[in-house]
Amino acid sequence: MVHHIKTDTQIVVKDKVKTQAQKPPRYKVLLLNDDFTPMDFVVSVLRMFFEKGYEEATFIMLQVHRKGVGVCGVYVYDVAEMKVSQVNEYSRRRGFPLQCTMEKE
Ligand code: TYC
Repeated sequence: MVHHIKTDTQIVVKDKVKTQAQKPPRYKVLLLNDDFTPMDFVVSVLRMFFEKGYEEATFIMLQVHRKGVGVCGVYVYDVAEMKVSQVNEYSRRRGFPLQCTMEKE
């Protein structure tokens, strides 16, 4: 399915009409806090699925833990959707309620 069908924009530059291609929208992939998922599991998810190093993964995990939500990365729709389903399936199979979701940037 195509999620963004945008017509290219026509702009006038120095009396000439130019076509400006439209950038696809981007989506923030978010992790939500819960009381049951272990901190080290969340850190490992951030490292495996979002290519974070140990320190950045720990920082994001603590931010989610304190604030309730945090951004793992920003992607085009199909990549964001794939990450969300992979993380949720991975967590469910290991018995943790960790919730991954996405929202338009
Ligand atoms: N709040 C969890 C705990 O205290 C840790 C946690 C952090 C869970 C981030 C989910 O997205 C999350 N064990």
